[in-house]
Amino acid sequence: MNELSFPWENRPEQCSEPMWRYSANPIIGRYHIPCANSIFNSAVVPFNGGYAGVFRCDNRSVQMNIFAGFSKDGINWDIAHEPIKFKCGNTDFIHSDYKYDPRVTWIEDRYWITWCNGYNGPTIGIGYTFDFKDFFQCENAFLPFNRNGVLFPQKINGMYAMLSRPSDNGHTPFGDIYISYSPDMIFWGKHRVVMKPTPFEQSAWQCLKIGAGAVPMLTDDGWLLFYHGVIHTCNGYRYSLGTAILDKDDPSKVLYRSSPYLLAPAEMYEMTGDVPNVVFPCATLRDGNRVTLYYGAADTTVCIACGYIDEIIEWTKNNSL
Ligand code: BMA
Repeated sequence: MNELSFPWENRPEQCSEPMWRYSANPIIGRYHIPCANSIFNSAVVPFNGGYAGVFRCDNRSVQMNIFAGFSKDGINWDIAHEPIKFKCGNTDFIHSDYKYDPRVTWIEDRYWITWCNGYNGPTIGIGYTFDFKDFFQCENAFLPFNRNGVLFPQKINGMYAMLSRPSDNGHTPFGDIYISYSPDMIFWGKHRVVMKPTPFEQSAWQCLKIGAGAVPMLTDDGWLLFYHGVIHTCNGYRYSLGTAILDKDDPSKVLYRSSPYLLAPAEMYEMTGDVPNVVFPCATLRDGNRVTLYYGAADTTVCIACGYIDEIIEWTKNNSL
């Protein structure tokens, strides 16, 4: 990849944190395409010498849907003005009442997309594309209600693997991260608990519910996972993000998990918006030791933050629960 095209900013001089925000955040504003009320919680991948992404845009009827986009530099995005129209993938056509919070990952020969799919309530929708032009929808992974379905970027012990967060039909006041396996992207099973919220006294930012964020990244120490954690404050839910390192061969084993948050709502664009006080990680790009994290801010815009993978891993180990 061309060095110049990686979306990145060096650590600011005064900063000693393991991750720092891009100075020109948000990189995608709420009105970036004509129909949009808000664009946030979106996923990007390297594609064709640049980048492609699947973006959550809520329109001005506040209908939630997902849209394809392309970028040369990961910062300036050209997002389609119409939502993705899926063709049949590995099953009959599945109706969606809505689609939101997409994640994207390359596995073997294609880009797989997961999202929260409205099918008699929220559950996990799955689709794939080869080119971000034609998209194919597959079986839903789980029964409703479920959110935050995040695929691993490679099979584990011969099976596709996915993290998810069983939930309810509303603004779920609970939530654990599970892992499930599939031989064929149709049938999912072998469900195991990975992580639960923490006791309030121990790490309060993640004491109500947690959910997988970006596609896990394989490192020498295991799978590095950026996830979100929620606390219920007197003003409502507050979404922050932290890191965990999962065992390479059995990711239901949590090796380390950050007690402090890595990033919490602190900038104006994270503290104000349609849903105040939300940072919601959905994707990373990696260039050697550099990682750029894409996150939704206040359910309104898309932002990025940068860091060095080895430092984030050390920080996670040194600040583990
Ligand atoms: C969750 C989802 C996310 C959103 C979050 C905070 O239930 O709707 O898309 O970012 O709430 O509002």
